[in-house]
Amino acid sequence: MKLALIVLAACAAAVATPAINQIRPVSNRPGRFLSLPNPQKCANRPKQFFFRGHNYFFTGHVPELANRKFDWLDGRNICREYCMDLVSLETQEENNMIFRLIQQNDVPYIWTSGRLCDFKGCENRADLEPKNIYGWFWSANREKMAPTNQVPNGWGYNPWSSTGHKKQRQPDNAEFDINGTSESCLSILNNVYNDGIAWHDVACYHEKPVVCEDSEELLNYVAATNRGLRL
Ligand SMILES: [Ca+2]
Repeated sequence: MKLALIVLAACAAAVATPAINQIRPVSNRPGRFLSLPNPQKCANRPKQFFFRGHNYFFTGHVPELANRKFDWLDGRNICREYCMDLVSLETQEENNMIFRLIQQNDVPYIWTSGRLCDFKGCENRADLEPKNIYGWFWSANREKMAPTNQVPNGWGYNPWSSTGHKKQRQPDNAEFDINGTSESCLSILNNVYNDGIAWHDVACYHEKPVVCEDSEELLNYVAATNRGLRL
């Protein structure tokens, strides 16, 4: 009986779901942590392209990961096992490289390491207010992002989309109005709102392929604890 109800609920959700779920997701699973790197996986990590000292790969181009999608935290953890993390886009050159990857391979969307600082430890930080403008950072290296309503220093455009579900500039936290879930993670969407390839705040439980980028922190840690391992 219980199972039947769950199946019914799942079907209803599938039918009623365009881009954003009407039903509040249950996947803010408690007790989930960041994964530790696996030295063998780090040594054999996929190196599909290289930019300014870092290797990268797209899960869609790795045979054993190609048909999988991940919520944001699982995406980080897939990367972290390889001494990598979700991609961080601190410069226009790096952002253009990832936009090109998405365009040339017709990728519908990916996760980045971008995260809104709206969790424990982010309180009482006047420098992060208002959060929708000043509260975003790259979780892979904890670097702050430029204010979301400005063209970042050294860039020729604002990577955040000028539209979305509410036909407003991103970040718009649109899903919060629908089911109470905050859009706390940064996804690159490929023309989902007829807006080209651009940054969007999206609820972290959505499942997407990811781009992983070398994590100096994890590579250094594994190098220091596994002498002689070639990374
Ligand atoms: Ca949004």
